[in-house]
Amino acid sequence: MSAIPALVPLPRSVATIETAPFQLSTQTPLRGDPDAAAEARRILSAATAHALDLPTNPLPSSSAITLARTSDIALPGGYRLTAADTGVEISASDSAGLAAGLHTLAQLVTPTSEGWLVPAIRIDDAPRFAYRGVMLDVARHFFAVSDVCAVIDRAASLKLTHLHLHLTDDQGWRLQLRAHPALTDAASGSAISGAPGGFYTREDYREIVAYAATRHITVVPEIDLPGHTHAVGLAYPHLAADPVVTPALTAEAAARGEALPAAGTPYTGLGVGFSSLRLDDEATFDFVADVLGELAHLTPGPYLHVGGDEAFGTAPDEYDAFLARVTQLVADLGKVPVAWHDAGRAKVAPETIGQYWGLTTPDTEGADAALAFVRRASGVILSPADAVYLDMKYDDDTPRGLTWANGPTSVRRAYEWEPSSVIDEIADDDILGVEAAVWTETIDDLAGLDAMMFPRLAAAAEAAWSAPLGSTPERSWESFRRRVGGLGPLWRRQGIAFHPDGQISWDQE
Ligand code: TNX
Repeated sequence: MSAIPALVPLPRSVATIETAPFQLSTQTPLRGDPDAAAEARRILSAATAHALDLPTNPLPSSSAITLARTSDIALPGGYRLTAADTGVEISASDSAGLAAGLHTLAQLVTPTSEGWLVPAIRIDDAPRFAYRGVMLDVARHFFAVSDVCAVIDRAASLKLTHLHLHLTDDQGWRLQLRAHPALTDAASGSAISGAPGGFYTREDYREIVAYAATRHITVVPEIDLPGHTHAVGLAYPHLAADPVVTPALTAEAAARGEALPAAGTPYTGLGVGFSSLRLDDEATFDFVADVLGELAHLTPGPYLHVGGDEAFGTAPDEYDAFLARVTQLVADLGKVPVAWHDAGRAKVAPETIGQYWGLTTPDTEGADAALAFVRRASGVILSPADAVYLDMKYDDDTPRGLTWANGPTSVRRAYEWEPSSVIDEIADDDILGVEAAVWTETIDDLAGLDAMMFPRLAAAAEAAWSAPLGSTPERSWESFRRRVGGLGPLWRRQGIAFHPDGQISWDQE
């Protein structure tokens, strides 16, 4: 197995075949599923940095790439890939499986003096977890639709299935709503440190959702409630409680030279936990029902995320009652509510998914809160902050990033954690999946996103897709380190400005 090619996430099984490699050329015919053939052109063009207008040829021919829908690959999202000198065949039972096979093929294609070669190989593969996500915070800094689509392409290349968009926070409201245009009129123009801000129109949002769907990715929108809502007060002062300015917040703001949050003024600092909606007023519930109703209508995917984190400015009993009510509201809208694990303490609607964002070694409060979701018969998404919060620095010298999650997060630390070992009593059956999070207090462009996501997003993707850490010799840091280093040339061709981490020896083309 030591000759396993540079594949991430690690497939279930890889075996070499004793033939010459397959040769990809501009003449390679595509056969089989027409939608997958179109995807093959796009994915292989991006992987080779050549516009490959591969011809469609329904006739059996040697050296074709065949994309077959079959029922003998039972696992959703799974695929089988065989490559030999006579051709490449990818089979799957669904379109996501065919795409996953194509992304594997993209990683296998290698430029040589004899052209683009694919090693002779047989791969049988399927995901461990169905939910494999990345969260993008577009509230602290705003990202244009084109940047979001670039993130979607990057996520798809690692076989991720969900893009969680953190659409609102203290610094800005990023989604235009028909029922409440004041939100974007009054509260979208600001961002961290005076950056420009911005918002998505309903059309922009639909465009993102549709683009994601073409990459087999479901958008999970988040409206963070009842905290992280300072921006709401810019549009609707009567719905916002006064900022709760603690001595800790004051000290942090002074250390960073930032202004303290003030009602009615855009907040551009990095502080968290000071804002809350007014929960003693029915008008707030009417507002939340409008917002979530419109968002549900705009969102074809099954999930609506209602936040629930760091609501230190909210009285605990009001928080509990609010989370119970708002998750039930989402359920009544026909969507599955998702909330940060903090909400586990409240009587949330039973189908609510909890998103765990504590450390890989949890404290009792975090573990109990996460477990509460499982006990209510739903599941959890794991986002342990000291492993998959990709806004953490890699090391002390990383220009961007924070360090609160137990110091910097090296690539090795992002890799070496096992989902079923994070919370006692929460094993695979209760884990919906894994989601990496990119908070953007310190990130303001695509190059910054790339540098913080790559290579650590690949580590998160492997935790979400591949067998448990340590269960095979290849599911190890040493193997990952070699495989991910082998992806350097592909990432360069794809235009991904990855962090050339010093723990990894990066292949040159
Ligand atoms: C914690 S995790 C937050 C965010 C910050 C992030 C920065 C969570 C649910 N809340 O508000 O942006 O840390 O790393």
